[in-house]
Amino acid sequence: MTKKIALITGASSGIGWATAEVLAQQGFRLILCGRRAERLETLAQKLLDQTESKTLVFDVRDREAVVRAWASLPEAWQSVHVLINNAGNAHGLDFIQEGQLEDWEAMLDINVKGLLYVSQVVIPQMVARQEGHILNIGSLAGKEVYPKGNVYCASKHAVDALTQGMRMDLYKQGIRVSAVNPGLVATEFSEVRFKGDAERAKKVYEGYAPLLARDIAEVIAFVVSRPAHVNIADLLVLPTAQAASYLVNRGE
Ligand code: NDP
Ligand code: 8X3
Repeated sequence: MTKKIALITGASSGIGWATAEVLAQQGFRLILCGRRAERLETLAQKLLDQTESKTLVFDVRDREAVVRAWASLPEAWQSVHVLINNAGNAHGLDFIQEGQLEDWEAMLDINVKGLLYVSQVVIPQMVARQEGHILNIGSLAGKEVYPKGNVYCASKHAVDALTQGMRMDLYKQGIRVSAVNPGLVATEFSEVRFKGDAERAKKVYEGYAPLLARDIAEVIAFVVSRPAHVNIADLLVLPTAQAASYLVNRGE
């Protein structure tokens, strides 16, 4: 049987990278996307003894680049069974009155519009085949709002709304739409949020056991490996030490 194909955005780091590793073990062929070409190549090489991969280097904010990247795939690779919309980040953690316009634009352009641009090129072939699975990476920040989370939370609430809307629009086409919403996961996420301040980023994950990218990757792999009639629509996955965004048991 031909191996199924999964396209993962944000495969160059964190949750996306770990998801590629687990899906390779499950026998998927992979389309690995991100802006950092070298990392994607390293990952593809690492997985070579398990599966075949293609790498696509583009910025999800650039709609024309998304279209070009998709068009560059050989036709056989455009039968994508599973789309993991994972690329995204927080930029800044500021009161609304102190927020930076470029941070707001980055979060809305990447987390929301980028997800739409990628979905728009991938969905038509799923509709044509009447089969497919879209899995959006939301967040606890898409289920609740926290102080200074303003625009990041808004972007992830938008992902939550898009997941529900996509499911309503696509279920009659035989396409599953799911969301996995993590709490705190120790990745490069906080380094990006704090603009390279590694010390500040490290503190986010100190004093308790955060989720690891692999924990989320295993959940994603479970969701996409259910039988065709089963759609796990929405999952919230937290570290045991976290009960809400600002309720983290650091033993203090
Ligand atoms: P990382 O920073 O480790 O990974 C982010 C990934 O997104 C990278 O591969 C990056 O690739 C890609 N990305 C970012 N901006 C762009 C862009 N403009 N164009 C293309 N790709 C882009 O963070 P995580 O793995 O933690 O984040 C993955 C997802 O999980 C995000 O949607 C995030 O919001 C979500 N999430 C994370 C949580 C956490 O605590 N870590 C909790 C809840 C949700 P590159 O830089 O190469 O382009
Ligand atoms: C990422 C987790 O708590 O920083 O979505 O918003 S948090």
